[in-house]
Amino acid sequence: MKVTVIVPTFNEEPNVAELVRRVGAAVEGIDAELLFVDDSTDGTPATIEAVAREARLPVRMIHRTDGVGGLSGAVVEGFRASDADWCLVMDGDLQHPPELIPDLLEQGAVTGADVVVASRYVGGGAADGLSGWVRHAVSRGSIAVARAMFPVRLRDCTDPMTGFFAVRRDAVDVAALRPRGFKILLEVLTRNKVRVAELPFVFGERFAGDSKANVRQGLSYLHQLASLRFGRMSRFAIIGAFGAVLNLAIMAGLMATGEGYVEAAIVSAVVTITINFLLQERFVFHDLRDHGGAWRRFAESFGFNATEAAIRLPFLVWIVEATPVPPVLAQAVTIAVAFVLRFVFHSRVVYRRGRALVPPEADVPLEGEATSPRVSSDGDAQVQ
Ligand SMILES: Nc1nc2c(ncn2[C@@H]2O[C@H](COP(=O)(O)OP(=O)(O)OP(=O)(O)O)[C@@H](O)[C@H]2O)c(=O)[nH]1
Ligand SMILES: [Mg+2]
Repeated sequence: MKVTVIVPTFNEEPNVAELVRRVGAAVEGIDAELLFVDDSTDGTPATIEAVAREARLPVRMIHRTDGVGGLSGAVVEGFRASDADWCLVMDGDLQHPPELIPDLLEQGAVTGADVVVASRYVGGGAADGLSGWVRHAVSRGSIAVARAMFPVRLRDCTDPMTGFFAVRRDAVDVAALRPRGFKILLEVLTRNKVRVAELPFVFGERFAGDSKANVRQGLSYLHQLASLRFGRMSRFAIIGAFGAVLNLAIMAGLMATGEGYVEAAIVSAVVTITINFLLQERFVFHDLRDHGGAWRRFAESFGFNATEAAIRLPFLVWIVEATPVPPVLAQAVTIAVAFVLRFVFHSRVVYRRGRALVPPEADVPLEGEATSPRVSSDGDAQVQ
């Protein structure tokens, strides 16, 4: 059985020698290689090359200059470059004890699992190395959210955020992964049907150097979760709902300052249409934006929404004049009807598939099997 130990590194120069020494000692008797996937801007690659010459195991390095996909992209690059039976992923700052490598592999062999996770939150595990209560709370909280959103796929995993795990290479569809941000294991577990085993471990202190975790990674994590869990229409609906609330708030605010309801409805519609377009470009149709210019899409989107809003206006007037329904409630009803029309127009016209060069992300099977419309095995209906 062959193993590739994949270590993503970004400016970890002071940790390289110690890491190689400890990994070398830990995998004594195992057919293992060490593969650094490095995006560093400091002397890390030179240090890796120097240390590799003295190492007790074969050491390879892929040095990237584009840094695509960040930490997760680096790990996927490592999967692609490996021909081993198992890929074991760990951080380069020694927060993950290399001495656990044989135990993780052993656990895989004994249990027949496809993925063996070193967990901070099972048995004797601990997250001592997380600095401060805020990061402890964020870690616990993000795991709770992820497990609530993927009750089936994450059933056997107490720590889907860990960066210390081993995967049987042929159990993972590497091409289906959409690496982004820090949470590569989450991506592996939610996009593949795999059997998971766990081992406790104590997440230690950084050996040396600086942390690369930050608030941006946190936001990217939320985006990742939403993309994994929700199909395109659900994300469109979330943004649409946000737009509707915004629309009503602006309208109510303007009316409170003495504006008539017709003028208030026009202004709130224009503001909301523009904000919705920007959010949808970024979060709903980001993989279908590569044909034509943003201005053309904006013109089509705005044209449709403005026309729809203009048609909606006479309806609004009619409802308000002919029935006792209050204006803001009437507006809410018409917005709900317009939502469906809007989604159909945007996916069929503004971002229609024939225009795109890349396959849409929602075609990747997620929790449950990919049928259309999807119903996940835990019963959540998923509309693409
Ligand atoms: N290749 C690559 N590696 C990265 C990138 N960002 C972080 N890493 C590496 O990923 C591992 C985890 O990053 P850390 O900064 O240790 O994140 P963390 O463990 O959550 O934060 P600390 O607890 O403060 O260490 C380390 O080996 C980093 O060098 C990146 O963009 N590219
Ligand atoms: Mg670290």
